[in-house]
Amino acid sequence: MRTQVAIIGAGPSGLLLGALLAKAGIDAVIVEQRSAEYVLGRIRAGVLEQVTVDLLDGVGVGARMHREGLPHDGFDLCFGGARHRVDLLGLSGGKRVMVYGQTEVTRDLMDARQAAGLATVYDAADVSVHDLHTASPRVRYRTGDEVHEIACDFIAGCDGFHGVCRQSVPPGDLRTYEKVYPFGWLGVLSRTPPVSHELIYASSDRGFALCSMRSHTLSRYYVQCSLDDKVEQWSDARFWDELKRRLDATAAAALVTGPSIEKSIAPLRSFVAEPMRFGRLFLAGDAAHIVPPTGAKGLNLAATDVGYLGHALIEHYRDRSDEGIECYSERALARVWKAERFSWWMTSLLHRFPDTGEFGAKMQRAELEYLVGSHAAMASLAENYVGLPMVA
Ligand code: FAS
Ligand code: PHB
Repeated sequence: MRTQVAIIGAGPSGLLLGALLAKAGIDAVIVEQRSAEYVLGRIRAGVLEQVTVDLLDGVGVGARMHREGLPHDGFDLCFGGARHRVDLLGLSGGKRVMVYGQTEVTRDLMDARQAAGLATVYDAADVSVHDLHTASPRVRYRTGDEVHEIACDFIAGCDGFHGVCRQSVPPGDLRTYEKVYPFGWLGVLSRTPPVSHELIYASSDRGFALCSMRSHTLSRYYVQCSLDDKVEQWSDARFWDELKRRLDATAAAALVTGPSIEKSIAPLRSFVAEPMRFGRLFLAGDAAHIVPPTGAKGLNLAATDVGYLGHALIEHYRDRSDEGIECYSERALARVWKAERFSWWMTSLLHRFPDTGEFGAKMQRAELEYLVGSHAAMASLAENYVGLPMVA
């Protein structure tokens, strides 16, 4: 098989890149190791920046998002038994975020790709990439007993943190930066009305909690938990009780509990691999970087990487210019590191670390009190949360 761009991974990064290239008439094949059902079964992000909404609109998959998604103008910070609203719309000069689950974004992109009859190989085993520094890189994979090879011009590594692409780069050609947090997030999905019409980020002596949602009847909640915890140790009753303890009295009283329909523990880490390009291989999304989900940046960073990469590849084929390709890594990383900083800052501010101690707790509280009392500080929080502009 031959194509112009071979995309490894059918998560949001790979699917969005495929849609951008298809719109420009560039041929691409997506090779995914799992089934479509498995990919859709992963419950992950919930908040989209305007930049991400615009990219999805740009490839024509925004209709259901605008019908079913929830535009949000703000969120609450909860600490010391009180809630403080962060007025995103007012503080960011009119920007908001869209609450719409990653699962739905992935479904919309998958449906559009299938409707257009574009090639996606699911259940591909033993995927490998070759000849990255030649003009004819290749991808190999196996389905059943048959080995396949794809000849292409470029390979997009959209295969996530555990994917094969970054791991195919000689260690000496890669610089990685990592911080693993000493706690995880226990997440629950429940068919219950959200406790509030906006998100609540809570910081308490017992740890962090987050009240989010997927719709007016589907809620998504998280509590900070120990990395030693197992999902089996958290009954629904224990989860709801712990969540209430970390919220203000009004929210705790208003919380509608119910059976969990999904329950999982996600570790938190900050990670960046530099550079994001190796010859004809480009890394995008979680394949290149990971942020703790506190700042709701993971999915949005993946989208903006793909925005940069898609336009660079289109420029190569349409304008015979490699300016975008040459500066892809530098451009993407400039945005990645700002989002890494914001996600690290929000995580450090709102979570209890084993070594936080009494003085550390006082520092966190003083920073929260300063934050909610300062227009400048709240404006900084707001402009980062809604997403910094994509520089050309
Ligand atoms: P993905 O990991 O989504 O997709 C990569 C795809 O590549 C997968 O389908 C995988 O099966 C495939 N793949 C892997 N190896 C392969 C191989 N060798 N060959 C072929 N295919 C291969 N972000 C937020 O903003 N908020 C959150 O609350 C949040 N929660 C998260 C919870 C968890 C458990 C995880 C892991 C991430 C979470 N994220 C969250 C971040 C998440 O949303 C990512 O940023 C987003 O999935 C990135 O999309 P992709 O880059 O497409 O990577
Ligand atoms: C979610 O709804 O899953 C979500 C929302 C905001 C975050 C993280 C996760 O910061």
